[in-house]
Amino acid sequence: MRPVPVTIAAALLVAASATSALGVVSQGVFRIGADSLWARGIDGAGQTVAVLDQGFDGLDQSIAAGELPPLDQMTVKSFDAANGITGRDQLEAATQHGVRMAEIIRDVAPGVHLVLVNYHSDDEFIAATRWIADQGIPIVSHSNSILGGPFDGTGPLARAVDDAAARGVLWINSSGNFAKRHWRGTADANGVPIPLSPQPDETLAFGIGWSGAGVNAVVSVERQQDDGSWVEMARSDATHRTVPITVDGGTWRAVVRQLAGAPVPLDVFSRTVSLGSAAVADGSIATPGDAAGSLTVGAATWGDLKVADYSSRGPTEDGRQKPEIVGPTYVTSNPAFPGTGGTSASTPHVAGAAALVRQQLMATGQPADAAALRAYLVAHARDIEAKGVDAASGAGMVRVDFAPPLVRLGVTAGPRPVIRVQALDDGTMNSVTVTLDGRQVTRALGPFARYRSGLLKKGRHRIVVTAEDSSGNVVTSARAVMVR
Ligand SMILES: [Ca+2]
Ligand SMILES: [Ca+2]
Repeated sequence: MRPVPVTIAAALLVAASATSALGVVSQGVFRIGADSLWARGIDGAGQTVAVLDQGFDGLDQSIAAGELPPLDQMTVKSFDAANGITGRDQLEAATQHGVRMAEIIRDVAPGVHLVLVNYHSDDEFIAATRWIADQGIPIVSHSNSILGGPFDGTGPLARAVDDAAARGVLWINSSGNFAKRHWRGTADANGVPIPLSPQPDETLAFGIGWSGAGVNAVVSVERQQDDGSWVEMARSDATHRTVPITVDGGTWRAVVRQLAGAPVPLDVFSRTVSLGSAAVADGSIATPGDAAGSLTVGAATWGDLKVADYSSRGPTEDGRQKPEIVGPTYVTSNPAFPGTGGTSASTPHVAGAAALVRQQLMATGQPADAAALRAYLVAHARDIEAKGVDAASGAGMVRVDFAPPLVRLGVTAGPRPVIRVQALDDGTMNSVTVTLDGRQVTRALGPFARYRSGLLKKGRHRIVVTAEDSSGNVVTSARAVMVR
């Protein structure tokens, strides 16, 4: 069993205590400091966020469980002509994905008005983006990637996102989970094979893209025959995607071929299976997360703040930095679905944070347009892994609490002092550490620490208390004590 990160116990304690009216609250809420804004009366009230997804199956169950508000307190709009708001995912399966995303936004910003919007085809996606902009909805959370290129911000979906952004929408998009399911390289008409190791009944689906005019390239899915030869089972079409193929055993590979134009780097994405040792993490941002108008979100696990190994890495096909930011993932927002993961889960945390920030900025008369919100979120992100802005985490973990805790320190007199610490914070406390004469004597999760010293020598001794809240704001407080 993996060791439990030290912060889990503290945050879960708070999560459990804060669940009465809201159902179960994502651990990410406390990690980004959303509860510090709740304490100041900012919960997203008066704000509207659209959750754009392919499907909202299971919506009634979520509402019945208290994880989403009653239907008459939300807006529902479907652009999926065949399946309605229930929808279908890319592989034509029923999906509750949108419900999980909406639940996370509601956890972060419980006062928000949620607009649930779904689509299936590319054209429906574009229609949905226009409708969202027409409605004047200021914030969109879209946790999905389309695998037909280009991935340089010029594809039709990326342009639709840019249009919405130009009309004042803060478009928040997942970067994708493709760090291990992306390949980049050059290929000629003879083709470059990528070995695959699918399980029986697994589905194979690929997309390809490139940047540059006059180029044509395809990705094929091939199955090996008994005589060792390969047969093409699917080939990317005008959408630059292959139709999904269900594996029935046997040996499979993908083959990349450039058929026309000067040689250019080609980006290939796999919807389902890992590309193993052929995978290239760099440039694994799919579309429309590649759009300049998108605030693109990678994933870091909320407990240890490490960028997930699958989280898509920048840059874009044309060399722009993405993602801009990461959000917490592997969270539980609905106890029936523990451990919701991927950049999917991280994205609605950022959308919820944007709603809180927008309410706060509006309340204090500051600019709260999409550009201002975007700049605010990026500027206040918490650098993680001490890398500055990088291709995995962007500016770092989204955060809305920047205020360090206040420390109350009490020390009794005498040669065996008792040290008592209480840390005060609007948000959730992570830990309190006490050192005595340079040696750590206690470290406690949460806001309280107590330490009874052994017999101290006569003279001057130094106590240093370090307190850290869940968003990583740290305060250090020192006190000298004299033993006579
Ligand atoms: Ca919840
Ligand atoms: Ca704080």
